[in-house]
Amino acid sequence: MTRRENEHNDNNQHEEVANPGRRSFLGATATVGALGVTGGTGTALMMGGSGEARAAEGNQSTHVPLGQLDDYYGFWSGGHSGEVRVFGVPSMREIMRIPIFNHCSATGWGMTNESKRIMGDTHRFTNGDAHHPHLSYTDGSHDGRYLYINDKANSRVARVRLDIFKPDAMVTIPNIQAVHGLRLQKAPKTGYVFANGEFPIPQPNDGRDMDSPDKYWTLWTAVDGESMEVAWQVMVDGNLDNMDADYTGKYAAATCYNSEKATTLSGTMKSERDWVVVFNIERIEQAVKNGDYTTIGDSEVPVIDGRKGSDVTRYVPIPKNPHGCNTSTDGKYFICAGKLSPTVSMVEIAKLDDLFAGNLENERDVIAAEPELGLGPLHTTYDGRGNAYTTLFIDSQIVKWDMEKAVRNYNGEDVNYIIQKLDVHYQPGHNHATLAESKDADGKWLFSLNKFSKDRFLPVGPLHPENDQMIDISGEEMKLVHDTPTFAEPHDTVIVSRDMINTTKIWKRDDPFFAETVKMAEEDGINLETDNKVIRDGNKVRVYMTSVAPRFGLTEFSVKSGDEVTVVVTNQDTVEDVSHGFCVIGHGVSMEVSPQQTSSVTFTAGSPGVHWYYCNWFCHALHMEMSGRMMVEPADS
Ligand code: RUQ
Ligand code: CUA
Ligand code: CA
Repeated sequence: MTRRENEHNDNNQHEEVANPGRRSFLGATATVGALGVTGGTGTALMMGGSGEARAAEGNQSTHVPLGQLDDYYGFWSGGHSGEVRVFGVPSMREIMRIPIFNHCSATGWGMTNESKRIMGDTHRFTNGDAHHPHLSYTDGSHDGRYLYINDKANSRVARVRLDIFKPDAMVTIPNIQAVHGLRLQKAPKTGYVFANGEFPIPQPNDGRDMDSPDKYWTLWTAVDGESMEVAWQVMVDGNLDNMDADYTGKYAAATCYNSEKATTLSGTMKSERDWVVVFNIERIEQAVKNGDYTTIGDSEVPVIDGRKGSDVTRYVPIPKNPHGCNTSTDGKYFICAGKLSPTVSMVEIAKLDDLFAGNLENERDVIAAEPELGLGPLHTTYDGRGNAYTTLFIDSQIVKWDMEKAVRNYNGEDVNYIIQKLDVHYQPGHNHATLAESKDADGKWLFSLNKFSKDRFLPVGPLHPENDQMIDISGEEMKLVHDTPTFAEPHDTVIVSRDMINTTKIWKRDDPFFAETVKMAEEDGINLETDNKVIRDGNKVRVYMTSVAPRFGLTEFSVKSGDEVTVVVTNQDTVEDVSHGFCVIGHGVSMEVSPQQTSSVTFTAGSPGVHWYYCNWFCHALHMEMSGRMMVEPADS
């Protein structure tokens, strides 16, 4: 059998509608056969480390033949564009964008009532800075339920449902400014979503202590990944940059580049060593239980004191302005990149019990090795075969190195741990290998997320795209195989097997995503499946209509100038991919209404006259004709 089995087959549309989301992927997982020999990578090759399956070692093709599906989902953060992008790997076709912290003209994210409810009060922000996307876990493997991501710009954490590829929760973290590092508890499951508060501030930040940076503090936050409520916070010394959690659920570690607590650039570089702070999650939970906490300002979140000398943290000195912190997929090390030091520091997780028990002479005794790799190490990823790959921002290289040899070298043995250095183009930040944030790392593909592209693409003016380069790591040698320009600014990515994700192709009518809108309709006595009605309630008007390609249930409705109009559209189509839209000319509103979805948007009716509305998602041969008139009458005087 071949990948062709998984093609979308129009003749099977009825079957797919009856069984949304499952058929293709069941096909895929069953197809563990003679793949790979055709020159492509196949399902058999991504099952996590079975040696025999690697037919094309070191010689993988990025080519995915027409009509066939990719092996992996890649979730790319969108940096200060505020979104997430979904790529197919290895083809690097951009499949979808998921607006999260930004507003989206196409889907209406940030405009619709459904999205505003999720964004809460922060929907007034139209920007976000989405750095670190991470997928939920069960026992150290991705379980395909959720993606979590931080917004550095407005200190938020959001969750995306991976059945519908839409956010379903967003929370603003109190008492901090800028969530930077974000990671998840990997075991037994997620669990907590950990968020690093980057910039220290006065606590509470109400105008006090502004001129006394020594009284600024920041906090490490745990969000409950299920309820999306803030569970607790830990006050730390210095600041917090990146972090990761271990594979047991017991520890997490975060780098600090500003142990100096400086407010100037040169100030942050004064010390030769900053630190990685290690958090003992059990002890933190115990402190919360014991009531051993305070609260800050208006927030009711328990704040545990985790500053130096506390029971719940340890501060391990490492050089210098460290940045990335990535847990090796064998669960042994937190690997922290030195940035201003050519080294990475390997924190041995097995020694952390002793560190917290006070059995070590020196905090530095948990350092298993500190290999010298090159200039500007930022982030590290893994192939599941004992090798680590670290980006060197200043050298514009990826260095492949052997972790155990680095440890032996550190212990005095004369052994070379550097395997290869590969030039990338240019200035890499994060890197990420397939499945490398889970114990299932399969060592197939590596991405170098380069901050500069310079001369690699057709010039487009002063603003350049980034360049995400794809590297074949299935063999002994890293081989650069593909350049992908990306718009501002994928910081990070997570790449998982396609069979880990189960999507819904058609909305379920009882989906919580629009449940509030359904409730509102019920209160108005509306049957959303059939009714096309206008309900007036003072100067608030609710317009309910259905949509079936190629027409809206209402091709005309009347309101008064200045009315607060809520339009609710329910898409009655049950055919996959027949999404409608609703857009009113000159009113700044637009939204997506996919099959069986209810979407709503609220706006103020403009000046008296005819205002056309139309469907803006191409749905039918008569899509252009799918329109109607909003008749705006003069306001009562
Ligand atoms: S950071 S380039 Cu925001 Cu992940 Cu390191
Ligand atoms: Cu409905 Cu286009
Ligand atoms: Ca520093």
